[in-house]
Amino acid sequence: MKKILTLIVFISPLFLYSQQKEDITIQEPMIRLVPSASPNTGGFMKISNNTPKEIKLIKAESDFSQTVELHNVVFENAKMMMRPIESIVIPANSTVELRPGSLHIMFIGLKNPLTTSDTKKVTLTFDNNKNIVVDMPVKEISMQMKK
Ligand SMILES: [Cu+2]
Repeated sequence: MKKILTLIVFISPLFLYSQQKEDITIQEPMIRLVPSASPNTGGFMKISNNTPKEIKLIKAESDFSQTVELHNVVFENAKMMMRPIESIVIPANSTVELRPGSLHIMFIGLKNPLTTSDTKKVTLTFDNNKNIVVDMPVKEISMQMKK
């Protein structure tokens, strides 16, 4: 028992230190539950850049849809339209929220119907050559576009 305690005391400061040093952290990842007839869905999360330099999200990949794109929503001809974008910029020491009616990850061509017991692995690639694999649970998300 004494050995175990010593080990814990030794490891925990290192663990905390490494947690704080993460360049990019992801919070509240989720994929919108859609009716089984719907071929596409959106994914949302908060992405924090904990570095003093701008970082760009340049790619998202998954194997549960045919294609994955980064999207924004623009107001055009009095309509809300989704548009593919090259990247999502996360400014230095900032958090960007991907949310309904705004920036999001678009999963196009779902291979199987989604259920709320699913969690999908999504790989994010950033322009600093970092890859992060995010476990994204499928959730019911209201269509309401909050500001
Ligand atoms: Cu979209």
